[in-house]
Amino acid sequence: MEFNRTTLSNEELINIYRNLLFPRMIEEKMLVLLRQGKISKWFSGIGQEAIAVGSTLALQDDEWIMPMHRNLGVFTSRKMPLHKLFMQWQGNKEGYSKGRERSFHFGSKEHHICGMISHLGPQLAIADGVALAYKLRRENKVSVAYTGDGGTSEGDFHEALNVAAVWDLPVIFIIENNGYGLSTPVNEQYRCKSLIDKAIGYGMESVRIDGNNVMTVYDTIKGVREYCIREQKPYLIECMTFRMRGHEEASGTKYVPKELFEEWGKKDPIKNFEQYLTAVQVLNEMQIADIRNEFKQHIESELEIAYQANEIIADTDEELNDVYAKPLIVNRESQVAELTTHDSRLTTELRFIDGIKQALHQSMLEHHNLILMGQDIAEYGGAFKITEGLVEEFGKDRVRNTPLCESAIVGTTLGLSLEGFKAVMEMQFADFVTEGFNQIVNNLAKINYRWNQNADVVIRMPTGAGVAAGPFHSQSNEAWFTHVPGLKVVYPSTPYDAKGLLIAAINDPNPVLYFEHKALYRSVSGNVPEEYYEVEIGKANIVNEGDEISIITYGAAVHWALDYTKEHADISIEIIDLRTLLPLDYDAIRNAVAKTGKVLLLHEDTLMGGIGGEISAWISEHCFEMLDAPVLRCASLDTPIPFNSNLENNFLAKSRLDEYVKKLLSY
Ligand SMILES: Cc1ncc(C[n+]2csc(CCOP(=O)(O)OP(=O)(O)O)c2C)c(N)n1
Repeated sequence: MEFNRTTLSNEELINIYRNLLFPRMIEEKMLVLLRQGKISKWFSGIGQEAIAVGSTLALQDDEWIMPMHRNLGVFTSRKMPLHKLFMQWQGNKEGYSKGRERSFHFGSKEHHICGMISHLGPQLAIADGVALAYKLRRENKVSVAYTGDGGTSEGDFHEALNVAAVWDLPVIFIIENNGYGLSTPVNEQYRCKSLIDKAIGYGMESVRIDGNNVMTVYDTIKGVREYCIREQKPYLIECMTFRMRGHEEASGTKYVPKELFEEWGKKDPIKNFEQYLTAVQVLNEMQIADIRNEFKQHIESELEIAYQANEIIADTDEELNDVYAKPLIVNRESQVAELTTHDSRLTTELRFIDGIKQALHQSMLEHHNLILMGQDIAEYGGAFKITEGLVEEFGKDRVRNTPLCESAIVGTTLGLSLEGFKAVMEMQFADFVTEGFNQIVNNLAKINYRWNQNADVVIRMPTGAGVAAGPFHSQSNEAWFTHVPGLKVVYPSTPYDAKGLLIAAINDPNPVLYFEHKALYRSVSGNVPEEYYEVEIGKANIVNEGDEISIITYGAAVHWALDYTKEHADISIEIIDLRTLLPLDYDAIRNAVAKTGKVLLLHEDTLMGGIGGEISAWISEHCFEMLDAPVLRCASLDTPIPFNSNLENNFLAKSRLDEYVKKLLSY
């Protein structure tokens, strides 16, 4: 192996050597602990250390890195205290995730490291978001994301690279090509000759290098970093290496030909670098032994500290409290100053859609760090023209058309969040959220609980039927998300709430799914204050007073219930508009049950697994004595949503509302 020290001093070479050796020695210790049954799983990076170490050392300490499961060298090169890392791996409270995450699935703001989720590919787009933040602030920085060769087959790889290319983001994507994805060799994973061929398709520069040569990695990343900053472009690097151990320690290496171990054993990144350093007399055998000894003792003493960690005692309140980030207390004086043209007493008659527009507009004025993203939202104004005019006022930096890469854009919102930005993403139709589902339910939703990093993101979801748009432009999919701890789900039904809830969602530091019913956009109007105001998330509203039955509902179905009530003046109906589905307003639900003793849960979503089932279960558990009738659910048919309007009307719960009201009254 040939090493080129370029202009590096002896001290710098020794520093690189120390950083390279340290993770190897930690791992060797981990393998012993594993055999002793002291740790559970371990994904070894032995043989691949030069990539993590060389690249981390080539960056500034405050540039974000998105590492993977074999990148111990990233964590150690960023100087994370070893005892705390041990505590993390042991699942101690004093680790980086309060015992909630395993091995490398955690991050640290202090160290500018955002650890992976198991799904591999979603890591990559987070780097896009961070790089976008750097770009918007005109900072001379890059972000770095790693992937294995296996991970390059995921759609997330394609989307992340495409977004970085189209938006000219300074991201370095590093592929660690170690020959296998679990047991599957690369020839069963892709057909291109080299993985950097993929870069051509994105219009991106790339290079393939020897990933076992730490000087090559270090030097390449230094140069590429300068390129990315100077040209404001991403770059793809394929580092050729080899996984010297099994996928994880329990899985063995039977499927790997022995010759490969021999061949790559000769290319060991540490042994070779050591030989080079002794050959050029930067280090001698004695000095190397001293360093090894020093590390050995350090590892032992840090391990001793880690062993002192107490057994975790589960505290349910703490577990629940950490799912959501606490809202910041904001000084409203400053915001009001900016919006002085808005008289708090002044209201205007607005359509539902205009309430949303006004909330977006005022929020853009309020939060200079707010970025809007979505397909066709800039000059075109969005599929529903909600963002019309915003790009003219706030510019293309803050109002961003996106490629059709929902997953990467959700990932990008998270990256922006790491750097203190806020983001609102418009799903063109709520149906398309399936493409970003993983990022929402696994990354955005869980990150605060996992390692105390919030995801300051709102996803706007134009939803619902009644517009004869067929199975893929009409779905009600709110219940997919109400099941996910860490998300908030809001669903306004009036222009007033549409504005106030969207402002509240944007102010909220947590990921909020904001459902906006398409059929309400231009059909519902109401008085909306011009001032900047919030409707509190988690608070329901009584929209009609009555004492015979209570209809608990939300969204378009609120209007079905109101229309029904008007047409049936002889029935006294209490109507509760939930407005927020996660968290639910249990007080309002309890009061509604107490008032009438007869409850109908009404929603446009299909019956099975809908939020109505959850509320019904809660009522039977907590309000059983107050009931005079079984809790009924009126929901849409358990079928996909048909296109033909006769079929669609039959599908919708509205067509059965009268039947259910009568049934409830009959008790
Ligand atoms: C979406 C997803 N599918 C499957 C897996 C199971 N899995 C974990 S690691 C892995 C192989 C990954 O290979 P590669 O990206 O080359 O990284 P390496 O483990 O070789 O470093 C697989 C299949 C997973 N974690 N996530």
